[in-house]
Amino acid sequence: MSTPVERWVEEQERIYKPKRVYWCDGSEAEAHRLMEAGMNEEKIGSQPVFAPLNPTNWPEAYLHHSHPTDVARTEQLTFVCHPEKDQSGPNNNWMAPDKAKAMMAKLADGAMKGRTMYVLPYMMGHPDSPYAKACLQVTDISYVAVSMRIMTRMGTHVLKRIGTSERFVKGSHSVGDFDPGRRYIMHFPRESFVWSIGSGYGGNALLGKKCFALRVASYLGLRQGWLAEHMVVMGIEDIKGRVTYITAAMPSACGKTNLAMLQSALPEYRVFTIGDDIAWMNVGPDGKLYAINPEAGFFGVAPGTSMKTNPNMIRTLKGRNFYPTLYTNVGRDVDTNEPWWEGLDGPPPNMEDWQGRPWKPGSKEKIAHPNSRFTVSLYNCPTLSKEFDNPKGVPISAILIGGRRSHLMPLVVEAFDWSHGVFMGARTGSETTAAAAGAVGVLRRDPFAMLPFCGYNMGDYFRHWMNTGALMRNPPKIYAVNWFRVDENGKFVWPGFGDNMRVLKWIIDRVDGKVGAKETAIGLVPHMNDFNMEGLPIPRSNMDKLFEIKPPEWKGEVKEIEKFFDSFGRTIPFELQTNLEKMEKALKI
Ligand code: SAT
Ligand code: MN
Repeated sequence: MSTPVERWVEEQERIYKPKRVYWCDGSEAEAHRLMEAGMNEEKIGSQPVFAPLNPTNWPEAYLHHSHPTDVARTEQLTFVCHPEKDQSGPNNNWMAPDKAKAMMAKLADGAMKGRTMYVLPYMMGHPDSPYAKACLQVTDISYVAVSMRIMTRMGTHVLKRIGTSERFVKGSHSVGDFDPGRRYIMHFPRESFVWSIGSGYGGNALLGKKCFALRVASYLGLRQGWLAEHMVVMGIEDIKGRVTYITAAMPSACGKTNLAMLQSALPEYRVFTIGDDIAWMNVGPDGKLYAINPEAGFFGVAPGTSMKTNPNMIRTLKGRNFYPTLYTNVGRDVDTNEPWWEGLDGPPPNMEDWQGRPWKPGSKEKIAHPNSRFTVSLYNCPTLSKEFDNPKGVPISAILIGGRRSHLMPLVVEAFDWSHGVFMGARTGSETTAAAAGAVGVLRRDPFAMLPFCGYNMGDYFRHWMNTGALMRNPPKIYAVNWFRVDENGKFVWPGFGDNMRVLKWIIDRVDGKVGAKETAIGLVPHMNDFNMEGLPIPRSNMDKLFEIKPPEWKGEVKEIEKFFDSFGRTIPFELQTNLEKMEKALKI
């Protein structure tokens, strides 16, 4: 008798008709074989899937060029298929599940002819964690198979854990012919099933990441009473060895990875990394909120990463603990065969761009794609927390919610209470980045940085957040942060990076009840005397600018928030409306 896992894989084989089926065991020896296949057998267009990079300066490093049309998440081709449109909400594209499956079946029919179908058994979360989930993905490209080995806990042990159960998470993936017109990422949250065709790019193809660990898992969380969030998880250790754990939500490409492994500008604090993208949060038996990072790797934005901005990431990339490290759509220094991206160091002489074309010095074209990425194991990270593998997770004292706002939003604001914190999360707006296809720098609402990742109606999501607060004895404090405010000349006022520790310090002091705060119409802000500015090269007057709240500017914002909330119709919790009205009154606008 075959098991449900075997039957599902047989079904995938019947659909895709690959030349052969290969079950991955997740071992390092196997990773070497997959890399060989990617260098010598598989191709994207005329280029091999992988090319080796200089192993002396960049250990275990390989370059991957994606298909040129396949460089970011494609939100317009991403669907969440609940039985009713209203269940997916205005925040998702929707198609009826039967219709979506019929369409995908046509695209999938024979799509792996002449190719290998890799079967990837993987865990999201530590296998011993009660919060972990066992998953299976099929794919037809070595890049995805190897990336999943880095990003998840992959191995035969997962098959043992699933055993004869029907309850495993299913991901069906084929790059198809990379035709953007035949590219769809379909989610069926009620079946814990994702079907993705036509893209090999990160969030579209590594189905354990955004597709499962956020879209599908957020729906599981709604049903089961927990939260799947687009958040960093980190520990901050003070000079006495006391560690405060926090999570932080920020949209893609807004500095989550830098925050997760921040090198503190204040010598009395050290940061320990648990995750840079996804947090699963459960109320523990003691009534506290616990977070785990379900992933095991970083899929980080390369441009702007340097010894200056994120030394711990450079050290991670140069680490040797885990094979291999992948570089996707970065440039290449032809003389030294090293990866290169804007912001790494000075302009090198002889470069190939992200598509492998010679780059002419002086050209205005980017060398690395703005959304070029590295894929590297967390076990390479010098600041990895010793709690990373703790199956229970870490107890969370504060939740930060950030956005990229060049105006209006202060550096940090504390919520009056949980309900006000949920309101702050729900009204969050952010200027768009290169992580998703489409215009960059346009303001859009991105509540909890989850707009592209919530696997159900966000009105219900806000209600779920409200309810979760009531399950806790001592819920974490909630903060809105914004590192991105600019002055009259368009220059960032706040230095960011290691200096963000100053904001974290204030938050820790607040959590510990050591300092007071100033009440404003939009929340609690620091008394400047409590805010560590030692050695900060910005004048006090600029600091004041960072915390300035100009009621007239908020007029438009309030209107927009109102419109946004209205778009969810009857599902919006009344507490959000009450908080908005209170704020409007306090601003006297
Ligand atoms: O491509 S991913 O969705 O994994 C990365 C991101 O956009 O945050
Ligand atoms: Mn992300």
